[in-house]
Amino acid sequence: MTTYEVNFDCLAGPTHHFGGLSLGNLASYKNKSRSSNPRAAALQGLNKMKFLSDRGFKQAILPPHPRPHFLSLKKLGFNGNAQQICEKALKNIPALFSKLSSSSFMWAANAATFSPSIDSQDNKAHITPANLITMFHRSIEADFSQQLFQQIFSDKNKFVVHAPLPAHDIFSDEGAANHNRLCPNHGHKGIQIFVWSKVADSSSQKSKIFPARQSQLACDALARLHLLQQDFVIKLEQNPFAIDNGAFHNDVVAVTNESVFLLHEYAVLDQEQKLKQLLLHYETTYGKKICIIEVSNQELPIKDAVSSYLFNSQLLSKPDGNMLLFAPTDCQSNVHAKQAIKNIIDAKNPINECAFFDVSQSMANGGGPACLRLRIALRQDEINALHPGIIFNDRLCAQLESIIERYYPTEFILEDLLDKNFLLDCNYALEEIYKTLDLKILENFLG
Ligand code: SUG
Repeated sequence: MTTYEVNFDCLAGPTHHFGGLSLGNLASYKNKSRSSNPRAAALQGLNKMKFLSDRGFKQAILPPHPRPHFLSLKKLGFNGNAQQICEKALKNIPALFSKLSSSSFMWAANAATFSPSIDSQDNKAHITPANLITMFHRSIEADFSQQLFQQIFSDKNKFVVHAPLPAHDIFSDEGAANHNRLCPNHGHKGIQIFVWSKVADSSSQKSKIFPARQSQLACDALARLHLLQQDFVIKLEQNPFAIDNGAFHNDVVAVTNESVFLLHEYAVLDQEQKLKQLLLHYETTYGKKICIIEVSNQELPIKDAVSSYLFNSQLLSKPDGNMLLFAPTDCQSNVHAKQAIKNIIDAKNPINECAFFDVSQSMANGGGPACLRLRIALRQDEINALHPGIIFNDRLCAQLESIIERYYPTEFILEDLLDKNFLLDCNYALEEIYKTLDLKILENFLG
């Protein structure tokens, strides 16, 4: 039976803003307090899904999480109705209130780590929501993601939805942003690559300026939970120099698709040696070669790799066996990135096309096209077993577009949350989106 890669993208929420919340994420810091456009953020995400779906790629959609995160606000001692809670929180804990109102759940690559059933020894697909504990504003996503995945992957004969790893520094996990898979094609058992940046807690990190977000202990636990065969698991250490230059996740400097591994020279530690081992491992496993495309620092200096997000492009297999590089428009305005893409297309490898796409509202917070999607490789019978409401199609797209246009603001500042009508609009938007996707929204998360 054919296996397809289904890209799950998440819609931005009505409180999308630039909080400067992520230390080590250069765009997030640079754009702190810049005025945001939640409507444009959601529409850019939706248009991206439509573009890829129109091109024949399989697409699914995840709904926004409710924000502000009233559950946390209540746990922190704020009570009353939604408006009163927001008033007290904005007055007493403005910085925390920004974190609890962030739309950071939109970067679906961080929502979970996914293993296709073919990789797992119980022949089920496994999904573990990421605990995201390094950044407080992201740590509040994990429980809600788990509940969403339980609704979407509810068929227990086919899917296993795990709980997030224990919420401690030693198990810090950022999901698929530090996870890659290599295989001759999506339906083949894959070699999973886990990229870690500290052995356990933060005292073991090598980066000197910025935090390392993925622990080796977390990677080990994920491989165990997903029942992966040991000789199909490879662990690589992220280059701390790249982290200190703004590659807070490995997907800022590397991407794989089937048998192609596109990466920057500084993506992993001891890269020359590790790539040699990987080549050999792949060839011994499959009797075929992988195609490694390593872009040198001379060709694309690390600072340009980070500002252009070339490696955060999506790499997608086309029916003719070639691949599409789906890159952010920022690569067009960076001379080095533009030239590096031309060189990739001109060279002998499966990537023969590049399409540029505007996801500027996401990019301004450090999220490129690949951050916005979670790759889920499924056989057709597994696709049929998914919650059907989340499968992307033109009708769904038009319905969501009209909800976004009705309720999402074109500008947002935290003070807007003091307005009763704005809070009502946020609730209506979410209620209608969930209804459209036929998903349950858990009442206790709403204000
Ligand atoms: O975790 N930005 C996100 C960006 C995540 C990108 N995802 C991947 N690389 N897969 C982060 O740093 C910034 C929010 C703010 O500053 O308002 C933020 O959370």
